[in-house]
Amino acid sequence: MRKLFVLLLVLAIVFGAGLVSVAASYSVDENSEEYLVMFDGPAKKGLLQAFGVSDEAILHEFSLLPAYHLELTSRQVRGLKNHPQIKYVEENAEAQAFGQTVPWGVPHVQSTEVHNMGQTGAGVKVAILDTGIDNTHEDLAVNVKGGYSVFTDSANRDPFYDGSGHGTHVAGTVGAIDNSLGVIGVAHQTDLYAVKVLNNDGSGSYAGIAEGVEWSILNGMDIINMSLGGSQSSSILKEFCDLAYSEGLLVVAAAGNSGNRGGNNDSVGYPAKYESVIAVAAVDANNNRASFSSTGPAVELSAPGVSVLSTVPGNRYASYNGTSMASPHVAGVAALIWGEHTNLTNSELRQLLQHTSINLGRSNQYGYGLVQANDAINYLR
Ligand SMILES: [Ca+2]
Ligand SMILES: [Ca+2]
Repeated sequence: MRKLFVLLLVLAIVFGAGLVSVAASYSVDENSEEYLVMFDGPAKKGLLQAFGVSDEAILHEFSLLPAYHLELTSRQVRGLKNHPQIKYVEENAEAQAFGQTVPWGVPHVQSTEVHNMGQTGAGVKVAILDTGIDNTHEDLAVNVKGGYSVFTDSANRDPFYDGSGHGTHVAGTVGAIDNSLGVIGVAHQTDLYAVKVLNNDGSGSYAGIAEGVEWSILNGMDIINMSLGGSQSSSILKEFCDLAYSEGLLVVAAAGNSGNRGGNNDSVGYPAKYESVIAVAAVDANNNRASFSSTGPAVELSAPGVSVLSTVPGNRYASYNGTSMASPHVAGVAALIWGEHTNLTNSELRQLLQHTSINLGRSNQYGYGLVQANDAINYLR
């Protein structure tokens, strides 16, 4: 992980107008801290020495401005602050640059371990059936390889316009880029496809979802992620999901956000409830089921779905909750496994996901449990 540290030079004006008070001696056992000191006028190293600043305490002498990075005792600080030739004495604040944040869910499903051994999901195609993906996003752009919209109206026909933010967030969890900014996805070099089946308000129809599934089959997708669903069943949508699965695609969907606090209702939505589709429940960082996460015998796997930080349109980032956020963790883990073990069939991959998950308890709430990318990959070694 790259960590850029920048020296934050906030030029707060600390004007010492007091008297010169050069004490004769300074105790050497006093705790010293790092400071930035700047002269008002030419730098005078001799003045620092007069305050008892040793050569070892001079950590850096700047050349463009009369400034020093020093280790100073509190008495030296007081003295320098009051000296008329010293313009600023500031604590050396350490600030992290606008670096990349690793969302908690990424290591939680063992993606970081997999990345460290060089597997990033490259070459695996993941269709994001959602509200579209902002393909100009700084943390997604090169990974978004194509797309399609089921809509024909001007507001919704562009798959790369995401007026909701939902699809862009889901896409970032699967495959945000590993760079020095924003976040990182579970499979940060996987190919993302924006299949817009939900409009800018986040709504769509089963016909649109079916069309998106069909597009995914026809266009050689490996994985379909559907962070969407409804409470009604549809024989035709089921047929399309079954067809995708029989054609070798892995089909992953959010279980739904209709769970109750007790976790005892049967509330998994469609298409997740279909046998050919993996229903994903949401857990928090402590592996507790999110109270909204739908429950029932169809729940198959669990993944992070609380306070999930990811990309949203306009080079922005946001934390969302939902099984919509859990499903793309599973899609991303599947992309990592398929990137490593390219000969696996979709049903073999699915069994591997089930078999290597961490059992979290009641199967109606957690299914087989929390997906684990590294354990799944190593299981076949
Ligand atoms: Ca990034
Ligand atoms: Ca299912």
